[in-house]
Amino acid sequence: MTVMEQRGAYRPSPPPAWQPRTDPAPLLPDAEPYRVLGTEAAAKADPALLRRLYAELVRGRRYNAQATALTKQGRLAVYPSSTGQEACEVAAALALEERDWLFPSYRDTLAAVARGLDPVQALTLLRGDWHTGYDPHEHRVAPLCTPLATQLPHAVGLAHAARLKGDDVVALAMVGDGGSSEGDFHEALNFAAVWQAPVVFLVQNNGFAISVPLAKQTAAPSLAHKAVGYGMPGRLVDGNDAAAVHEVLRAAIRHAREGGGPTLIEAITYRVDAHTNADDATRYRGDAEVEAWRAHDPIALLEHELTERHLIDDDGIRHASEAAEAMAADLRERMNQDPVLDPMDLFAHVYAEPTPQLREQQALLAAELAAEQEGGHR
Ligand SMILES: Cc1ncc(C[n+]2csc(CCOP(=O)(O)OP(=O)(O)O)c2C)c(N)n1
Repeated sequence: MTVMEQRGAYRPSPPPAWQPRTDPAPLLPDAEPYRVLGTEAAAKADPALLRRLYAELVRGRRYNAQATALTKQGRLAVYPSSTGQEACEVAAALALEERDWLFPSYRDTLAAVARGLDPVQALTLLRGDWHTGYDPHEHRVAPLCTPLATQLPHAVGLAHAARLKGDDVVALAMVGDGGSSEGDFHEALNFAAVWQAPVVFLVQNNGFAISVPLAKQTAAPSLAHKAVGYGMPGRLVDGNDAAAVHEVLRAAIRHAREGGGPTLIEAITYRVDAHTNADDATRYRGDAEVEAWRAHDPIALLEHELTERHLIDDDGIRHASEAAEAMAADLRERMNQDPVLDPMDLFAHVYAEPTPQLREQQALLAAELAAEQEGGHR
């Protein structure tokens, strides 16, 4: 039959039936970020949890101030402060079970410390040392990740592997709003949704990626809306409301643990300090914006709730502040000691089998160090 004859025989017919593979409605985020503090939902929050969150928030803010001071004293190379974002940090750590894993970015030192990591070890990388500074397996905290969003596929891989092995483990991956534009973000969310991996993605939308505001980062209605395109639920939460962040994370972690697959949570918050000590935030944002966010401060919000409901008194507030001071004094003292480093360590863990070039460089450095030592003894 010729093409012309075929055309003549062709009878238009409707395509095979199509319908969405899942109902998108339940995946959509609510119109407003979820809040607990100052709402009726606060009455249902566990007082012991609120007090614990408060103590961690106060300690976290003091940690940020102390670490920033250490950069000025030359004891730390760089510090990305999370002041203003402490509720996300602390709630993330406390929402996980001990057996779960946290995959933090460079800004998430507080989450790592709230999970039990030694405050000094959490700063090892930022002090310019070559390694992570801690054993990730000890507290199930992956290395603080500087390349944007690379921690996300790592989290998915761990979570997926755990499920294949039958281990009851959920991974929580933290990322910034800027990180959501990376290819790794797309690949991680797509893979996690297709394989229903037990992983929760927490985007801290703190308004900026260094100097780039969210409006230049995405045209999506919200970052939480991106979840629908991957086929997972998207949730919006007030990132300065520690009780709300904890509740939303707990629900998503439970959902993942029960086999329900991943969730994308966008926490709306604000980076009150500059990007790092090396950044001048006055060049790209005004004081009025910062002041508006200071008025919605995570510590003040929770302290107000606790005092209004007589869940904490002046002694309790003083105790939290004294504990934070003691942590800061210890951090100061230990960070002021010169680290004992062996330059030869540079060659360890690079390759299982060092290359000839690396061996040559290793020998060269060893000789230089030996000569230097000899010179010193003379
Ligand atoms: C792959 C990659 N590209 C660029 C950078 C440089 N960089 C470091 S932080 C940053 C901004 C990230 O912003 P965001 O993800 O919103 O996180 P925030 O710093 O606000 O917590 C950029 C572009 C990097 N670290 N990694």
